[in-house]
Order: sequence, then C-alpha cells, then structure tokens
Amino acid sequence: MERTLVLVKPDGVQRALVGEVIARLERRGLRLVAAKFMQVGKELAETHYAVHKGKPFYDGLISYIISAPVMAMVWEGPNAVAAVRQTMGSTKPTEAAPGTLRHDFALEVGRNLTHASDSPENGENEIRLWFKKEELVEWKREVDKWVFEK
Ligand code: DAT
Ligand code: MG
Repeated sequence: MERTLVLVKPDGVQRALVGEVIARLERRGLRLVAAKFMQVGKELAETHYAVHKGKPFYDGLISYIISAPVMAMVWEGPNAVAAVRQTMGSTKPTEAAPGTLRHDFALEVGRNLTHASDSPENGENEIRLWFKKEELVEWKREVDKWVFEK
C-alpha cells in the first residue's frame, strides 16, 4: 500500500486546523499509520527541505517550519501520494482548487498549512527521515474492503 508523509505545519497547528486536516484525510478513506506532535529541529528541517537549498524562499521556509510545533503523520492507501496532494491543493493557495485545504484555509505560499510527499519514492524517504520503523503501525480496518478495491 502506498504511503505518504503529511505535516500540518506551524500555521496549521497555531490555527487549530490539525483536526480539520485529519478529518479530511480520514473522510477520504486514507488510513493513518503514524502520528507525532513535535517541535522540529534545524537539522531535520534542513534535511527535509534540502532540495530547496539555495532558493530565495529557503531561509524563510526553514525558520517557518521550526518556529512552532508541527503534527507529523504517515497516511496510506491506493495512490496515497496523489490523493493527499489533491486534498491539500496547489502549493500557492491562490492557485489551489476550491474545496482543497490550501484554498479553503490559506492565502500565502509561505503559510500554506501542510506538507505532503510528492512521489511514492520521496514518500518512503521522508517517512524514513521523520519516523522510526517501530512508530509505524500496521493495522486493518473493518471498512477497508469498502474503501480499497483490493
Ligand atoms: P509543496 O509544499 O506543495 O510540495 P514545494 O515542495 O515546491 O511545494 O515547496 C515547499 C514549500 O516551500 C512550499 O510548501 C512553500 C515554500 N515555497 C515553494 N515555492 C515558494 C515560492 N515561490 N515562494 C515562497 N515559498 C515557496
Ligand atoms: Mg514539496
């Protein structure tokens, strides 16, 4: 089953939108695998956002992500990466489709509420970076057969 890392970033936590994010992913049918509420250190932030190093927004991005606690989660399901990114909406909130989290709750790219892995491979790498193996819970739901075709 495909897995993806999801972060409710500091703005989402401060604005009491953790429950809203979780509710939307649950309602979509995705299955929660792991969750931890944490203060992110600079080293983890820099490793997580290494691909953006050197870009004009990089320093602001790092200080934003370490400025207050985040809710880090792993979610799984068929096409979990695409499904979660669709539920989040485009990076720039003013380009995000109506009904997406970033459309409904955000205005600025530097305060866009959530992070979600952008490919299954990056998802696996990001999950390894943020979670220990024993923090990932393998489980089944009674409803799985009504949400997952196989
Ligand atoms: P996403 O978070 O949708 O995967 P990304 O990986 O391209 O987007 O960028 C990571 C974060 O960096 C993004 O959520 C917000 C910030 N960011 C991206 N592009 C930006 C820009 N042009 N100006 C300011 N911040 C930006
Ligand atoms: Mg990204």
